[in-house]
Amino acid sequence: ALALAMAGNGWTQTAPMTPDITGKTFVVPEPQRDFTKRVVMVPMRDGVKLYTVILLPKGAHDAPIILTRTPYNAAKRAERIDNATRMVDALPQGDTAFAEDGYIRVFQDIRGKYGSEGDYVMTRPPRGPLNKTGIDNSTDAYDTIDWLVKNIPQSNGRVGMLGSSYEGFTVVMALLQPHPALKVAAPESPMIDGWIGDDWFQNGAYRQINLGYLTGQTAARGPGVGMPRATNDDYTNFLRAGSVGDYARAAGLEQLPAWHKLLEHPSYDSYWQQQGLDKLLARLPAINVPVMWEQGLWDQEDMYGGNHAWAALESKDTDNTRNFLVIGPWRHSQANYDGSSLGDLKFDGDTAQQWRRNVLKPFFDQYLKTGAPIAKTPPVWIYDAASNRWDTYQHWPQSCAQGCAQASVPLYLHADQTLRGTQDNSGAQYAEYVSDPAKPVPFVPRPVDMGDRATWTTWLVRDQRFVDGRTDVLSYTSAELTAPVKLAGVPVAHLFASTSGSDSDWVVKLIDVYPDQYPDDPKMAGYELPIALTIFRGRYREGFDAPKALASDQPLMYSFDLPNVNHVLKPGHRLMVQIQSSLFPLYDRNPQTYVNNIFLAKPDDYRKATQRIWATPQQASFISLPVAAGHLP
Ligand code: PG9
Repeated sequence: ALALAMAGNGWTQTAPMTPDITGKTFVVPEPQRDFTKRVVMVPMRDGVKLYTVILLPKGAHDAPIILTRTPYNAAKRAERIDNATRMVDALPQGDTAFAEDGYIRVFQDIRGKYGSEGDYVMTRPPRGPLNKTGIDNSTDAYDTIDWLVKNIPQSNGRVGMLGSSYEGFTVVMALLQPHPALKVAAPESPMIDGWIGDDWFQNGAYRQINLGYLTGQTAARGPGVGMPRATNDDYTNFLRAGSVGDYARAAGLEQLPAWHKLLEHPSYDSYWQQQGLDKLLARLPAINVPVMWEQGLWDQEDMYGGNHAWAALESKDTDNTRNFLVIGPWRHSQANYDGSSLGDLKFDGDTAQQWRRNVLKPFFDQYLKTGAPIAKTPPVWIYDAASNRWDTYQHWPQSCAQGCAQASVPLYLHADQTLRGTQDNSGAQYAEYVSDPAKPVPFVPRPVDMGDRATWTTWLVRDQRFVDGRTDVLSYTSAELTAPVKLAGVPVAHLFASTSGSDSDWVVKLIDVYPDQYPDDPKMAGYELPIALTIFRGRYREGFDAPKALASDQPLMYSFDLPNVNHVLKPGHRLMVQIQSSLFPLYDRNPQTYVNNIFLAKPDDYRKATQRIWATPQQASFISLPVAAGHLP
């Protein structure tokens, strides 16, 4: 016997020499949970089974389902803390409002990742010319929803989908051919077009820091591997390597098909065009499922997707009831976390929670819960981080070149680096700088640690004084504003620019310069806050699918959009436009000599170039500003 009965009090005593390993299986007692968890391998039409975690509130009946399909480990997505006893603690922070209100929550590994069977293909292209397998993330979502509504008796047969970034991509894929039980969707910062502006490229410039994502995501079915770092400064690490191809080879990426697909498609060829989801959405005859697109104003990963997908559907939403746009003051995916601040910016409360509780939740309830009221969903809801308030609009943009409530206004780049509402007639011709690929402009102060989340998630709101004054950065400044000016729309850069090389990148930043004194928040005094920023690879001047060498020393016209802006420029502030030719090591260096594939540029191809931004009456460079109210100085 293991124990001896103790005389009198009913306790037992364990003999000192009792073996401590019994040989019997140890059973962890089930905690008292307010939910049950089912893990199921859900079969798809081709027999592949997908790992699916279902969290059911105890006592659920007639309950709606929210589904997220993920490449990021479904088991972990449904286990925020170990051994949670409350469903609200098991689920991600972004799910709280749903968890508190009886929703059934489902996470599923997409095929080929973590617990799911099948092959993994990075953001698997939709069925069509690139994918003849008959299977994509539309069919997998369809088959999953079909299974869920037939096999969860506690459900009311209605499903909503939400998720951010890659998980947002899987939501959009489900919308291309939705199951009838899919009643509502919220793609959050979705990856829509990986070449034009989401994740892999930005107007043709390659986001080389994403190489680590490839190893993390595709070196194994489970967690992959990180990048070795030779020094603590990724600026140095990338610069020493040479081209992106050299860096990738040294890091072992040639073993990964996902890298080869990038290497083989540096331009916007049919490979990219045929998987641009906004183009596929635009071809839908109607909006089948009410959808709320969410986007951050300072989304460092997917700045293009949400708002362009919304725009692709907007003409089909004639009565403003099925296509909604929300843009918060957020970094990538911040919508699902605390939204009280971003970098040095502080907002009026937790803006992310305000969205989730007051807008998203009632919208989902309306379509998913039996008897829920009609939500008063704003057609367009965008935060203004200068006024610190949400603006509700019927239409977006509020100001543009043609067809908006207000017409956009040109702001000219003068040769003396001033910004003015009128053209330069001083007789001076241009402002110039020398761009040296051996000394590219850093995108954050060095040392650059790409693994540091705080650096990465806030870089788009960083004070730009750290480059203002470099000889390879032009900083054009306006007079001080004497009255507020509201910007609400998409600024468009119209540059007449020349390079002494035969290829070139152009970085344009629109900056709100705070007053010299700012007693309300002294660290913001003189702050140069980027409110819209982008990079354009010059070879694509005549078309993203038609790279061409640039004629050296010729002023050539470059026109390209910056991201959305909804911002009041306040009295005492000034506007600034910075122009430079690199943002390193975030984007790969343009060698400034035209080569077929920049991924494979050779050391000799990287050459200094003299860059000029022209300001003559015939070649007047300007930014077209979406002024919705007020007058520029
Ligand atoms: N931005 C990430 C990503 C999406 C799609 C492809 C590759 C990366 C993400 O946050 O999921």
